Amino acid sequence: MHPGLLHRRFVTDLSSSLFSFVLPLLPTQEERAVKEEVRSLIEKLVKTIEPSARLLSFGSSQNSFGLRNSDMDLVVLIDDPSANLEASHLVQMIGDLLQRETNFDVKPLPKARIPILKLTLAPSSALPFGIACDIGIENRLAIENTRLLLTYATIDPARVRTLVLFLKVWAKRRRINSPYRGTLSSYGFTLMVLYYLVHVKQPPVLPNLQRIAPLRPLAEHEVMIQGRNVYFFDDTETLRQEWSSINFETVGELLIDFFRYFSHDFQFNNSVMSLRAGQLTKEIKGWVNDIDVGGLNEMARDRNRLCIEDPFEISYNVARTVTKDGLYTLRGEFMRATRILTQRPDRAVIALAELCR
Ligand code: 3AT
Ligand code: MG
Repeated sequence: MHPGLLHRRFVTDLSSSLFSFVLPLLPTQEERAVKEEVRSLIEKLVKTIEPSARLLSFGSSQNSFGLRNSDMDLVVLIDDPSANLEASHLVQMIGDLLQRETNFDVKPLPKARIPILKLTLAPSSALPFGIACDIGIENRLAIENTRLLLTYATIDPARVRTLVLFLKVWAKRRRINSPYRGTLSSYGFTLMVLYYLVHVKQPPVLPNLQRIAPLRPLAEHEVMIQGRNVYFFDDTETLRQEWSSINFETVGELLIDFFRYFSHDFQFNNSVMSLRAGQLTKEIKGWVNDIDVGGLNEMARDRNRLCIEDPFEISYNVARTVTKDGLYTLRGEFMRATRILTQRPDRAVIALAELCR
């Protein structure tokens, strides 16, 4: 068969294989129900400390990029402004309460830069992987960035969700999804995919939700929460009616090109990925790295090897955990993936298995 034809067949095969690959990795209805019960139980207990408190889920259980047995991200929001509770104090109090009233293994970290409470539940027959849960306090930006990611997924679920979910599985299996060990968080990988679909692909697969200004007075385009503008166009009904991408690439094509782009084209040394504003330079952001030989110490330099601007907290580099070695590993993985998907166009299921080995 002609090599071009062979490649076309591989790419078509790849798209359907990607759907079948991620489908069995999605959380079951039962898992969702158990987690909701846990949230609701903890919320009831927290309300005994502060009646105006609410406990909200955020992260992958809410942004549609959740995988089976992923951890729970919860946040306590206090609606009564007169409550005046310190986050560290609250973490300690909730920790003590949960220790007394539940079977969770409780670890409060009140002194951390961002005070949180870590909960774990040992595996059981109903929950063969147990539960791991982080509870933060008043992190309202996380609720907003969760909604932003969900809205992006809603625009084109077949392509966006499949790509993100596959890349998360791939990153976990290849062990490059460990912010504590110098690589990138799931949130970081998700922002990379969205950046690619909004700003790299031409024509774009997704619109820039933070820049769409439909028929509304300009003043409405600023919604401030905790000192940040968290505006984005979140009217999914209007989006469904008015936005349709003229990019018709399949999810298989997009995946191959994603790996190719981050293997060969993205300028890691001086570029910043900004979902909000497109490609920026490290210089403009003031996020210098090893190119800068000023008086910065090694730690400060290592913080900006890979740069991904948070959509709302724009002074914050989501990829600051990525070290020099971590970036080297990541780039090596992008190249390995490109090689597997372009040089061995045999059966797509085999290529995917090899990719995630
Ligand atoms: P998993 O399914 O748990 O792997 P996730 O989407 O829940 O993926 P994370 O656990 O990395 O992603 O993060 C959970 C949420 O916490 C995502 C985002 O709302 C917030 N978050 C995480 N890291 C950052 C960060 N560096 N800056 C701002 N928000 C963050
Ligand atoms: Mg999570």
